[in-house]
Amino acid sequence: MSLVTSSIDGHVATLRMTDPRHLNALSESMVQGLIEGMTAAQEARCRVVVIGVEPGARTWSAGHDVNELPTDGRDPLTWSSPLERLLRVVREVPFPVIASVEGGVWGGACDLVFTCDLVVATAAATFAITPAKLGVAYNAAGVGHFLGVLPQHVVKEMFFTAEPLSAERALQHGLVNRLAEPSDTLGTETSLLADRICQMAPLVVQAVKAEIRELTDARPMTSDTFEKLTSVRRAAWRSADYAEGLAAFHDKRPPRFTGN
Ligand code: YXS
Repeated sequence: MSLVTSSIDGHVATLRMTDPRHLNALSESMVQGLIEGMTAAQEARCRVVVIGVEPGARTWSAGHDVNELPTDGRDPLTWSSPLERLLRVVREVPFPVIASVEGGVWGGACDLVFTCDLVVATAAATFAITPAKLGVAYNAAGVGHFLGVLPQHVVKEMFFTAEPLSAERALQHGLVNRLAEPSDTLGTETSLLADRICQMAPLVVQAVKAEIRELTDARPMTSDTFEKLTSVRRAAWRSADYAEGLAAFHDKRPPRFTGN
């Protein structure tokens, strides 16, 4: 059974993550459901896709499913990781993808929200980038996504403290496009934005999405730089701290990092 419910209304497809027991963690099956929903929307020639959750959810998504993170010395965030595949689909589908957010957004789920083209959020929504709390060596592509949306010091604060960013600050810095206040207007605010886009010339909207993607993607990196960053990441994902971060999460206790 899919962890995502899909519905299409006119030119708008809505994908709802429906795995509250796991706080909508981006497990392989959740990711598969989202990718299938976007593929179906493309086949139905939709003009906008909305990714949301059941109304009233406390957690939009708890991020990558921690139980699916490798513990055998492999890189936890490779090109073929389910989350990375999903992010590429969101970036490559021709139509705009709107993240309709209520509750907490954690870890890799922030990468999903940041990768979406537009964000509508309730005032109580929060965004926390938590790899440093878990000992996970985040990948350069993901860091690039965050730098494409937020100022460098805000990205550093989020990575270095793992503390949630409020929807208000997210709005100030342009991560959030529209704030739904009160929270029960989230669906309405999201629909207003989606319907407005659907009234525009779809081929122009699609061309501009592609142009912005290609223009902002242009972050040249020499192979030396790539190797250097990989070695820095490898030291982190092979460290005792990575094992400690995962153990602390499962033991529900604060991690004790030693820098080894
Ligand atoms: O103990 P049980 O079996 O009831 O399970 C608990 C949690 O273990 C589970 N759970 C998760 N399972 C897998 N992957 C997750 N990401 C995850 N998050 C939570 O859900 C059950 C209820 O969690 P609990 O008791 O903590 O609920 P809560 O209401 O007290 O707290 C909700 C959260 C979301 C604040 C809390 O669960 C939390 O902080 N979760 C971890 C959020 C996080 O750091 N996510 C990043 C995952 S790693 C990732 O996305 C990337 C690899 S990276 O690290 O690079 O960003």
